[in-house]
Amino acid sequence: MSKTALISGITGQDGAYLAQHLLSLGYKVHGILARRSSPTTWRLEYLNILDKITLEEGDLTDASALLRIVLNCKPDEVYNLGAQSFVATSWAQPLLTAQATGLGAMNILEAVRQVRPEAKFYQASTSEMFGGMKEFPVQSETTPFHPRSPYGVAKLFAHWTTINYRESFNIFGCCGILFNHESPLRGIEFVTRKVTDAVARIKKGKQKDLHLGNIDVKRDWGFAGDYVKAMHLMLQQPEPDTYVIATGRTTTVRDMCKIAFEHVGLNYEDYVVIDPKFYRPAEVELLRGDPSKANKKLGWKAETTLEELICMMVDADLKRV
Ligand code: NDP
Ligand code: GDR
Repeated sequence: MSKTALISGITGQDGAYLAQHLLSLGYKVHGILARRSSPTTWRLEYLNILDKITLEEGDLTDASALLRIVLNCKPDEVYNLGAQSFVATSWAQPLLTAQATGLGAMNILEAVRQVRPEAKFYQASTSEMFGGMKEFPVQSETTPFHPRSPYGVAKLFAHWTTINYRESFNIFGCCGILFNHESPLRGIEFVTRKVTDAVARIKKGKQKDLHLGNIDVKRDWGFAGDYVKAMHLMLQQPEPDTYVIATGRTTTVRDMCKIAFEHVGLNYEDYVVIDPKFYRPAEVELLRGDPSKANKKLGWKAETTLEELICMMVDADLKRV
């Protein structure tokens, strides 16, 4: 009998790759589709899987819709990837972020608890929860949290809610503390995709320069296609747990730009303009994850280097432009 998975955020970067991975493992895949005024299924079309999944209309802020969906599709595994996930937007829309990213997780956990308590649950936690922990140059499952944005605060609420439902109601709730992961399907507002899209446009004579904020911050970047495999592996373990998923290598935005521009034979210094408009009210300066626990217990390892990832993204954007 094939298993059934329910994914919130299925139209996002990770939702699309996770759906593709689960389909390849023989799962029946259902996804929650939020109502928007224009279609949002382009990533599912890009991966050629739109007709292989079942979309259920609902929203993480509507607990009644979530109850109906969980009751109808009777999932064996629920992946909560839906969120207002852009950190910069969380200062402009803090309440929406708290509702969707924070309370949304509790809404879907409540639906699971009330009508499908045997389902295994995955919460998309984030390295943004570590935020300002400068005294910990490498962050692991035991590093204290200090979120630096309304997004980080909302994610911390969702993270602890998942652990609390594990401890209070015996829900099989796992948290993946994922560090930044990117792909050709990354939203255009995130820095890697903003850079690779600009590189392609500049190369083809369609853009003159690239305006960025703080390029001295450091991030631990991996490939989304590798990271969704870890989400699935967490739910196949005998016990629910929390895992850091990262590459273990940290790189500045500046050096990431260098890789992207050099791939098409250009020098980033000739095009990048520092624009304070993109500075954040509070910055997370350094992220570097320690994936040892996931390496050991899940047998998971990042397979794609930053150079491979950025070149893959530039090549995809060159085709699109
Ligand atoms: P995206 O921003 O690409 O996707 C977010 C998804 O959530 C979209 O499908 C979006 O729908 C959906 N969504 C937003 N608000 C609601 C709502 N109110 N109700 C239902 N669905 C909603 O994010 P990623 O795929 O990059 O990330 C997946 C998850 O992992 C997110 O929770 C993110 O915060 C978290 N995360 C991501 C990391 C990364 O580096 N990518 C690292 C760590 C954690 P729509 O398309 O309609 O807008
Ligand atoms: P992040 O990703 O905030 O880490 O959150 P993002 O790519 O937006 O920023 C990374 C770093 O780059 C700096 N930066 C810029 N960022 C953007 N977007 N645009 C710019 O012009 C720019 N210039 C410099 C930022 O200040 C920041 O330090 C991502 C999201 O996917 C979250 O949902 C997820 O939880 C975390 O990764 C882990």
